[in-house]
Amino acid sequence: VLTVVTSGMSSLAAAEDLAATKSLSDVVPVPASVVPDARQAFQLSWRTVIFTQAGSAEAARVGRQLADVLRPSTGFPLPVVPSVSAHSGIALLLGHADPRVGQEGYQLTVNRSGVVIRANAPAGLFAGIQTLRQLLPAKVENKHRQSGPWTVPGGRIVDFPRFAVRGAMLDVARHFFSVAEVKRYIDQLAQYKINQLHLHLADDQGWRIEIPGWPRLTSYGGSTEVDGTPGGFYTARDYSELVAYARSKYITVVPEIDMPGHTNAALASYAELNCNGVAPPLYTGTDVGFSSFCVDKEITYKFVDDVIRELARLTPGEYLHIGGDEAHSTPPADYVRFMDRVLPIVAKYGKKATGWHEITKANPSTTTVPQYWGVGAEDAGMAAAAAKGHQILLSPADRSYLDMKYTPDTPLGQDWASLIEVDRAYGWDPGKFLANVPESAIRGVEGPLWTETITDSADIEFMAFPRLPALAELGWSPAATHSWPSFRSRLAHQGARWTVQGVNFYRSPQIPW
Ligand code: TNX
Repeated sequence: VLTVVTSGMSSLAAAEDLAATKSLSDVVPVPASVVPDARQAFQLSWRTVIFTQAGSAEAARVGRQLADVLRPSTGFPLPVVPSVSAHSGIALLLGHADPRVGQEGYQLTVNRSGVVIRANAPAGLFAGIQTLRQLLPAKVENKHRQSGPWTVPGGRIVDFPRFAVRGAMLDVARHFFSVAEVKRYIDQLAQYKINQLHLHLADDQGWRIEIPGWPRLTSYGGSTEVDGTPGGFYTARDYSELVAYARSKYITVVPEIDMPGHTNAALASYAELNCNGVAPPLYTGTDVGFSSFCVDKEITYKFVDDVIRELARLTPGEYLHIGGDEAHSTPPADYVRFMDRVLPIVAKYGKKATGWHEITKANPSTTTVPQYWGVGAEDAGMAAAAAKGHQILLSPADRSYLDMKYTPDTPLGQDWASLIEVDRAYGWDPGKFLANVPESAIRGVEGPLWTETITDSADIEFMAFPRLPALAELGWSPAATHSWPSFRSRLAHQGARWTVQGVNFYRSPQIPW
């Protein structure tokens, strides 16, 4: 739907504007409900003010975040004013929103005099400003001043998420990523209404977070990474900085320490954690399944207690992830004994547990969220888990794994689960994916990015874009809006934004970029 702006413009300006103005539904993830009004449109100008809900420091902060995006490219002053006046502008208001929008949704109304975003909570205002960004021309993302016009198409959006969690996982263990690199990814995730960042903080190849009393975990266990290049780790301050940064974008960090397998870095750092008392060497290859904590040693549980206490202390989110996948070197009965001792430690420190789907082989309480990572809809016990009352997070490896190659020629990544082109990443319904698991038992979706072959931000972006926005749409938008032709064309327009932002995306031949 193209919008025609008539009032006070020369026909040339109107024609330019017609070309530049987007459709109100040209947004990823597509909003739940869009009613365009072709007679209306708002134009940003030198006089535009960003009004924010009086008395709300958080609404003001969201207003400043919007101004930070819009000022460099438009060159407009865009003052952020904590009150509402009759003047034209962009208003970010709390309360009296459509009841359907819940805590993360928003309504957005655009007419000649301005844009009003209304939400019940600041997270909804934040989601609304991400939509507003996408309703402006792609060049609005430029860090340098561009020429306008800056037109927002008219009409009304009511928008809210289908699932509670839209997540991304980054493996900082196989290759380490700096605080700056993770923040860059957080910025990208936030644009697509992702609300959870799962950090895979320890694996065979590296331990990436400081734990008081266990200094060799990081000084030695964090010293290297896959291929033997120098590793790294986050101090408690670094980690807290990431948590706060994510939180400012309404993204909750879920930290993972994988156990009892995937633990070579810890076992190499402390000989006493090994059943035979001998520390193995550091590992820089990419095999899985060869390491295990010593289930029969008390020191194992003292260690795990120290680790979980520190993660709980540093993490405001409700969940801690305790891994549990591919414990091929832990006998099944030992696995159950280990998890049944570790799960209560998570609860003791006031957190809920989440883990890879194997965790349901132990006896977790129903507040524990299994993360399904099977290939296709394989039987991993998820129907039984759902029947018991567990909520399940979906990360099917052949659909949502961001480390899978797109085609046989993709220079990065793996292919053990599937090749995943964009249509495959988009073409499934999380609410109907697992047999005998009703939509009500699905907590959401998460796109894991394992980093055996991924070394820097350019690599992260190449694998995540455009598949992560596809997953974000499956997690956010109503099933009835799913449409490959619509998604393809909306995604093509995101490509223009990524080009401006310097995001190194994969130019899939499936998309009319
Ligand atoms: C399997 S998926 C793993 C990871 C690897 C990944 C590579 C899962 C829970 N475990 O340890 O990095 O495959 O694709």
